[in-house]
Amino acid sequence: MNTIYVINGPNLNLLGKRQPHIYGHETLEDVKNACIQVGLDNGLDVTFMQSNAEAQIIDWIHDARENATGIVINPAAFTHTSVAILDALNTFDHPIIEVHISNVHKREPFRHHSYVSGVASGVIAGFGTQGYVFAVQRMAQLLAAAATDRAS
Ligand code: DHK
Repeated sequence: MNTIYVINGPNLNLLGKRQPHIYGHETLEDVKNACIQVGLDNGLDVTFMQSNAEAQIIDWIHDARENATGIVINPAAFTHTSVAILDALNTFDHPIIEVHISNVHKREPFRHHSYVSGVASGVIAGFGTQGYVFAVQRMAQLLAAAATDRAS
């Protein structure tokens, strides 16, 4: 089974408690369980992680180079600031999908730019926590298509 990493950035540990009018009432544990289940339904083993530390996220991306065939990432605030996370993602040779719970384009101008989007296969924003489910489903399709390409 393909393993994918679902990586979450700062403050997402407070999901469900933090500004629920923006980020909703589901907790990160709820999102983790949904990702694992939709992964299993689609033949993917989901490793789900969250950190408030940029260095830890970079280390997980490096780890994914050896141990994962896809990354779903919500870098949270680091989306808008981190060249270091972009550089790490640029070392990863498999699909990357960027997720935002909120519609960042409807919010403050500093949230309109993402360092990550330029390296992502796709970007999902504004669908609430359901965006993670869409991302895992899409990742399964991308990995299946890549396997078919390799076989032909
Ligand atoms: C989450 C955050 O914490 C913000 O810093 C981003 C993102 C948006 C989200 O919508 O998931 O700007």
